[in-house]
Amino acid sequence: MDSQTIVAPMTPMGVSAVAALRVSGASVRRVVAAMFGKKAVEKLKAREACLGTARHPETGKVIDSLLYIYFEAPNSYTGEDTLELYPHGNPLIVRDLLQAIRSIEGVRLAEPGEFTRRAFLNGKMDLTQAESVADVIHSANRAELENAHRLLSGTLSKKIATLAEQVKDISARLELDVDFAEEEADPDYSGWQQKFEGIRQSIETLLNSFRSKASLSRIPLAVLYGAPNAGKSSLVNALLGEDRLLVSSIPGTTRDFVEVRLFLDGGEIRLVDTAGIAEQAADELDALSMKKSKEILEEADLKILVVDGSSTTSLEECADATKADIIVYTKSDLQSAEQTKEQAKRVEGSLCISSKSGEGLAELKRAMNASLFKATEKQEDIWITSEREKACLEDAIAGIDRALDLFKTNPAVELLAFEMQLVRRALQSITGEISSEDVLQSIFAGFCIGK
Ligand SMILES: Nc1nc2c(ncn2[C@@H]2O[C@H](COP(=O)(O)OP(=O)(O)OP(=O)(O)O)[C@@H](O)[C@H]2O)c(=O)[nH]1
Ligand SMILES: [Mg+2]
Repeated sequence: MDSQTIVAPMTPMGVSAVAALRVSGASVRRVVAAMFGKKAVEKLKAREACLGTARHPETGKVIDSLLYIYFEAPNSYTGEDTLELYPHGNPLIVRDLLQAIRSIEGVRLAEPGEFTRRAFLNGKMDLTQAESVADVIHSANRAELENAHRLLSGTLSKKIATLAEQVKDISARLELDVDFAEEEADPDYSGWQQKFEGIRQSIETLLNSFRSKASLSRIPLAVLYGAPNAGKSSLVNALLGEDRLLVSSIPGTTRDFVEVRLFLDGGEIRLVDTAGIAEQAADELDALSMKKSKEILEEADLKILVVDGSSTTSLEECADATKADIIVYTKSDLQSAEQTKEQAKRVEGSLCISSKSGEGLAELKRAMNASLFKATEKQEDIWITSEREKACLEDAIAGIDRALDLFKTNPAVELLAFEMQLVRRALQSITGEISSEDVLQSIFAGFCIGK
């Protein structure tokens, strides 16, 4: 393995209360000496936070007063000596610290995912766990995050290990048969086919669980639409809890669609406010606005029809009511909304809300959440998200299928044993028991710097 010590920021380059940097490798204690002085190294205790003044090793110039923690190999994320530094979150300080640490001999900037790569190479985690680290960071909703945590804890690793063990057992018995093939007249294959099919079934279940990384980090889109003046922009403001969008009693206030981000229980969503859709466009600009509203509505995962509950417009008269997943009657605080409330009771999936008093907002958020995020899966459910793992499972199934095919022709035992060896290798590649430089390169290149 590369013997150089690596350094990288763990937090994005921006202003924050505190930033974090990580250093890993054999030169970590030298880094402490160079940045904080020889005495600091003498006092250094693993996993104990120290307050110190970091100085540039060459110029002696103060960089920052900060906390740092030393982790002694092998008890660290990477399995190597590691140092974490927590300076003030000023990008200038982070740059100076990085530059100073890199100037120490034997230290260089880490490549993307290099800390996790070292953790894998030092046996701290297997490949399925290493890949799930990226999922933990990028999961855009709670269900995906919980799955990523299950993968990180080794749930998939255990399943794969059990399967690989079963295949190994079969291989061992087949190989035994190969050894005795000359003595026995005809090997007895009854029951074997069933075993092969059982394993195939388990692998197929895992394979079918695949969900792409794109769905992992996808942020769902909810669109509010309806007649001008219905109260769409007011509703966005009320959901956000701040006066973000322009609201007025003049119909046609919103011209372009406006996107905001909203956190629901299940995760973050994109919420879009659109220009009101009237029966007839007043002018060319109005027509363009309405066209844009309709276009974004087509992309929506959740279509929320907003109806002015204080007017006597009946639901049947509302534009595109059939498209709606949720119908919201607004302005329930007004006396004139009483009649609509009665009507709403009869319409499935409809809610009465008031952006002024807040009535019905919590209920609306719950309905949006239920519709956009699936209920959390059972604790033991997992799904795979890695194309690489998927390809390995496909290789394993192809091997089993070839073996199953062989049964039809009363095969030589050697051929069956050979196929099962390939199946086992495909399974072992998933956890990284067998891996190549190319595979590692493609996995970790997709990580962020500092992870
Ligand atoms: N009393 C009351 N008035 C509301 C409520 N929601 C909106 N309004 C009023 O209704 C008018 C229209 O509100 P907007 O939020 O601008 O309506 P819109 O649907 O975005 O309108 P366009 O952008 O023109 O399509 C404003 O005068 C709001 O103050 C509510 O819950 N209660
Ligand atoms: Mg508006």
